[in-house]
Amino acid sequence: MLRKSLVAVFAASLALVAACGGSPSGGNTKIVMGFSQVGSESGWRTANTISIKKAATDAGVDLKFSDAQQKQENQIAAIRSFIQQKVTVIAFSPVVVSGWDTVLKEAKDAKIPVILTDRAVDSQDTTLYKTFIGSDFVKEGRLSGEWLVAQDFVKNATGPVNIVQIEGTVGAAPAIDRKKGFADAIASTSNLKIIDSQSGDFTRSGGKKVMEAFLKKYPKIDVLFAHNDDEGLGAIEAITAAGKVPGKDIKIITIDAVHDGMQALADGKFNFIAECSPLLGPQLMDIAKKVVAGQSVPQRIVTEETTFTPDQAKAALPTRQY
Ligand code: GYE
Repeated sequence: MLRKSLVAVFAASLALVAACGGSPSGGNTKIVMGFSQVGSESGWRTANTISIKKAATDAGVDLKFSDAQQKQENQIAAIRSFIQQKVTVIAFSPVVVSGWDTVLKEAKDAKIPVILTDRAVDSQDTTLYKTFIGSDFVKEGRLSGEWLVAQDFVKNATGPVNIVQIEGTVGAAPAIDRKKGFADAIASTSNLKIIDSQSGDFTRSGGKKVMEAFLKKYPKIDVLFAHNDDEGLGAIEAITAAGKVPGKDIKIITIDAVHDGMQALADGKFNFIAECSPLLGPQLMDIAKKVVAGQSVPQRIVTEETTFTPDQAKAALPTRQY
């Protein structure tokens, strides 16, 4: 009788362990992820933060989230604190590309795996992180430039087409790469001229300020290439205040395709957007689980994305998640 009930208790506890997804040896401890976010500079960043927090909850990952307010020193401090707390895995979106080797080495010495999300680092030693999940920023810049080259107003232009560029954060991977991709795509079209290029720090206020200065300085601006929607939205305010019509007098190309950007595109204030998806959360949690389980993961995971014209924006808006 006693033996029978002992067997029953044992069977029940096995069933419980199986239901919890654990193993009898107790090897399935909860993942604690330290995540250092860039800040809250843009609509993209807000959507990215929501995606990461939700995906962590869904995946049963205990997330320690830290906002660096666009400062590298805050990110380094956050990573050091994650190391001290002995988290299972560290993930972060590096605000700029350089200056990470020391802290990444500290994580490696503590045997805590690091995953890069969204933005890259320029470390030569690629063993300092397990993988980099994010977009192809050069491609986004190139697609933006290719759209411009194909436009009738460029093809039919009799004189120079003057372009101003509002860059992202100085030293950030998306700013460096988008600038390069765009420049490469327009290089062989001789009437396309970038007459000025300044950083708007990926913010609306930055975009507005830079555009105001451009408008004061240059009587003829035909095209604005802004490195994200928010800078473009800020620029719209400056252009309107200067008595010009955004999307008509000055054609506007941006990157991201967040809700407000898509609305501006649907309204004809923007002319083209190259998409950059912020929905990296589910993929990050997936990869983190693999990394923690000691499985091999690809060094680079590229996000799939598309581009939008005004008509495509109108069609996509009603079901857009962010
Ligand atoms: O395009 C911009 C944000 O790193 C891809 O950062 C991200 C960029 C995004 O501030 O809106």
